[in-house]
Amino acid sequence: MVLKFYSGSFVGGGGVIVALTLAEMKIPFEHVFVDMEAKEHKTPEYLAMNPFGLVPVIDDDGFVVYESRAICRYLIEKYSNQGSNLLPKGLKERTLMEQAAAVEYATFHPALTPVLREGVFKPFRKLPVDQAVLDEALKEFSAKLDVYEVILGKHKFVAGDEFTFADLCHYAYAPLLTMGEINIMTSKGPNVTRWWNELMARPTWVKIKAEGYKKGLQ
Ligand SMILES: N[C@@H](CCC(=O)N[C@@H](CS)C(=O)NCC(=O)O)C(=O)O
Repeated sequence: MVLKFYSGSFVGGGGVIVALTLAEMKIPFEHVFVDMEAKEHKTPEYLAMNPFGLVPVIDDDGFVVYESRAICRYLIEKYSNQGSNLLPKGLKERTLMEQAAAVEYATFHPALTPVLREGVFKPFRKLPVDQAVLDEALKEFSAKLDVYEVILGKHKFVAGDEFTFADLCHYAYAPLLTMGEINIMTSKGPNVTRWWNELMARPTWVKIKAEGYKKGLQ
């Protein structure tokens, strides 16, 4: 049975990194559209797959997994003999990848969330933006990017000179910044700008951004 990938149609959040992993690893799948407007993700059938009632979820021949990063890791390991090498095999390389992935989850993402909340989602919903809150959030996020500038001055990607799962995790929410006309990813410093432009030009991302989560084979 072909792998089922459950998500909404909006290209953003955990669904994006699962879609990117499917594309990078050249894994055939079926996209099952979850109608969030109709609260399909809160039905008993869906809650049986993810008790938190969130997307994305995968069903790999009866093996059901939620939490996007866990899904990606499962897929990368299962299909390690094909597609991109996203989880380095050497102990030291793997540990540096884990370090960078932990930084994304524990530092980058928590600093980015308040910026998105105030500077992207509020204007998107036509709610008033509190400029002081946004400025503070941008200051915090900017400080994290200053550290990224140093890290990315030492190597091409966040965990070394190869694109890895740690880089891939950054696609979940940071591309949404431009929806709020926040161009911080390409105005902080030359190294962050170079890295971000490279991520934004990656063919799998360009295709998903243009076409969404298409049903069928990649
Ligand atoms: N940590 C989870 C986050 C999942 C999540 O927050 N999903 C959002 C979409 S990006 C969702 O399902 N929202 C619907 C809701 O909150 O009702 C993951 O990475 O899979």
